[in-house]
Amino acid sequence: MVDMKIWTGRVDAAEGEAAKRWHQAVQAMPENGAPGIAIIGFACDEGVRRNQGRVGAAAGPQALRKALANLAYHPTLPLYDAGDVVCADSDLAAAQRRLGERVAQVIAAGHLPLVLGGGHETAYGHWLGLSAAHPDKRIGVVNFDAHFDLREAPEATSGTPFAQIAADCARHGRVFRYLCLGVAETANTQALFDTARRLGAEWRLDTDMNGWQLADIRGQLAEFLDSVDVVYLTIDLDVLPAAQMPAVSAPAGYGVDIAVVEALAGRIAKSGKLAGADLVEFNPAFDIDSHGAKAAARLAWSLSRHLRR
Ligand SMILES: [Mn+2]
Repeated sequence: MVDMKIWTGRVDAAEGEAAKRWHQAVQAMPENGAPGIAIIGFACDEGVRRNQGRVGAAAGPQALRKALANLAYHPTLPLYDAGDVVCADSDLAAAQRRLGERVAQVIAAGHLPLVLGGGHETAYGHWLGLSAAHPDKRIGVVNFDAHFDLREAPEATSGTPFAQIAADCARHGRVFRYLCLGVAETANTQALFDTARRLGAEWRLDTDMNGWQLADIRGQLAEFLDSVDVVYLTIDLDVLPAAQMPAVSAPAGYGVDIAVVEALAGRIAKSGKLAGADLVEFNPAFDIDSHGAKAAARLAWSLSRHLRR
């Protein structure tokens, strides 16, 4: 059962049907609904804890729903809430498997999964669902992130998901296509750049992700999109400047402006190739007057506006 109580907010009844907000548009995931956007929460910060980060992202999904609830509703695909997958114990692998199953379910029902993390360990669970749903497709991973998250570690963390995806691809004879946008040299050791090179990853540094470089970035993104069948879009909110996104484990001293992230994510949503999207690492414990919640909700809202089926 999906708990819909969080979806409340202002009601502008005097202004009629067109005055709706998200809380009036989002429905509990139905058995048989028209193709839409299915919100799945991944209430988990076990990956962040293992990665020696600041925990609290498990509270992200509910905080983000709350921030989305009062945003003005403009026509989108139908919006569904498919509930949360919870990592209640420290069994991260089991929680990631459950997330993968939920993602595969909503895709089988004809919907697009929009996953609200959780730490970036969300990505490996999301990938399990996407790869099961698209066994014969070339899946490109576009990650907006200050970090490669390609760590080699004895156990899975929020810093390992794309190394796990690469290993999964190698095991199953799939091509690993990974574009990481917003990488900070200050936050990734040379060893991680070496790993990225070895795995054939593509990236752009945060310093190459400014508004005046947008034409160039769009060209690189278009080439990447052309080279794959479907795209998994993952937005680590720590890609944003700390002033725009204080509510993460690792706020960015430089960061990529939200206007650039939104423009590029919109391109991906409009490409017709988007198979699933997530926003991760939102940690309401470190928010300042809901600034981070508003920025994160804005990105989720804008993705929904650009999606066409
Ligand atoms: Mn990350």
